Amino acid sequence: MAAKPKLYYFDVRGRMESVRWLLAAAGVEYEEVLFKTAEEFENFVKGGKLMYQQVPMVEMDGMYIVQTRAILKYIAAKYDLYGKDLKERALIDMYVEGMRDLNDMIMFFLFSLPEEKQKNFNYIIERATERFFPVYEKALKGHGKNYLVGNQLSWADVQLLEVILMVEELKSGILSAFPKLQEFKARVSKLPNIQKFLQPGSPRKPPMDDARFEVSRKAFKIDENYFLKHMS
Ligand code: P9H
Repeated sequence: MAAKPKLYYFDVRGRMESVRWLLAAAGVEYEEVLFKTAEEFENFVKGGKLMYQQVPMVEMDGMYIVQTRAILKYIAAKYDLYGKDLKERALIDMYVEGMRDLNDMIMFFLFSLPEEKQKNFNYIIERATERFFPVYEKALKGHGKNYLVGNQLSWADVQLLEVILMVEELKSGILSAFPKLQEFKARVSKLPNIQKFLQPGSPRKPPMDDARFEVSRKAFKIDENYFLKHMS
């Protein structure tokens, strides 16, 4: 029996949350090492298991996998969530990279300067409703199937549900103009593995709160106007 994957990060969503979602969707149980302080993290770095002295890192199959995309691709391919051929894989990549752009905006929104919070909020909502959600609404409407690619669950569907729920935390009712996305959300949320992950007590992390924010900001040496530096 292979050892359970072990996820190394902080007790926040950050870049690790998509990994938690994907493993959960694959029905894979995992352990987590959650650093509580910057010092704890820095001590772990000294152990030399982090190729770039950064997290997320997932210890699985005898590897210390770092770089979020590399982790997600490995898991998607290993658990048959990455399409049946190169063309489906390319389409999944196109979808998940767009979702990552939106996800990053939401992730870094927390680090906005107070006087820019409203402007950054408006930017995220505009991008979600004008650039990203229309792509996925059109994809689902276009082929009339239940999933984004190949009519079976893939990494793209898992990532889409994650980002829909994150945007709704910012602005509820945002799916009102997207009926196919509403149906998609209802259907995918009921898949057994995902329904279990959405229950309280699962490894899913809550939205960032001030205490966790302070730990992250110190540990990751994030200055305040982080948002602008990173938004495409
Ligand atoms: N390319 C943390 C909380 C919320 C949002 C983002 C960071 C990047 C990948 C310590 N790791 C701010 O960017 C921190 C990466 C990985 C890599 C880290 C250091 C991030 C965050 C923590 N920082 O895709 O995996 O940026 O380890 O010394 O760099 S995650």
